[in-house]
Amino acid sequence: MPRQFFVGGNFKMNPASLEQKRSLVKVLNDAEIDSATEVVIAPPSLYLLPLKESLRKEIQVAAQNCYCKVSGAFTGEISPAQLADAGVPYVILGHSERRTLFHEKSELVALKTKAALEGHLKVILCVGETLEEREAGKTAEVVKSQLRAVVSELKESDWSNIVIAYEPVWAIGTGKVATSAQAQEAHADIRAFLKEAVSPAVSESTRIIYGGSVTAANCKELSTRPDVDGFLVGGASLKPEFVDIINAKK
Ligand code: G2H
Repeated sequence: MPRQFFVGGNFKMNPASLEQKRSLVKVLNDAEIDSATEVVIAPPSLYLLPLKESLRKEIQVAAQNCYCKVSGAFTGEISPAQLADAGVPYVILGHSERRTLFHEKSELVALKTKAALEGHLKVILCVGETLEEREAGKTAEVVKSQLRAVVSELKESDWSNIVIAYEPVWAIGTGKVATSAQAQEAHADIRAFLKEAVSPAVSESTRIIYGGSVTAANCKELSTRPDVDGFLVGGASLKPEFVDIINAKK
């Protein structure tokens, strides 16, 4: 079965006001969007519910993070159970900003992924190498080790609820997008890893999306690559051009 194209908008801690978010929602609600593409937007958690209410039903929402426990004394955290109870279907985990700025190790990302799946969320799982690691020829090794931590926590059936986002750290928010050949190579390596570490069926069916300075201008070329199953978009998801990225395959 062909993999459904997937486009996520990661608003990060933007924009500043609910009003600005409403105008982004209006652009999305009024746009002609490719019905064959799965579309998810991830606003800051405070805005998940109002945006979910005002978005057209084909567009889903995602949290940008969650913790690995169901409830308890974890000030500032939000649990998978709470997100699921609020009707939020997706969560982004392992984003490089969480790994770098908030010191999340792959083991914690793996525990969060397991907890999110057990809490009936779907996970957009981010992996990717730094520039230093790429220049040292360690891209595949780094990405595999980030994935291996997750593989060891999951059952084969869990993978139907995971979308992997390959996000090279050097391309995130820098305007320096990976070439489509670089993205294809990394995605093919991830698919080969899934085949060996999980199963051929999971390798074939798991969506692997690219993130890092995706724009309306570069998305079409990236989308022609066989292992690029969509995008996770940061900066450009806050602009009307996000619609063109959603429609990259149209
Ligand atoms: C990568 C991406 C979204 P941007 O973090 O996850 O952000 O498109 O701004 O590089």
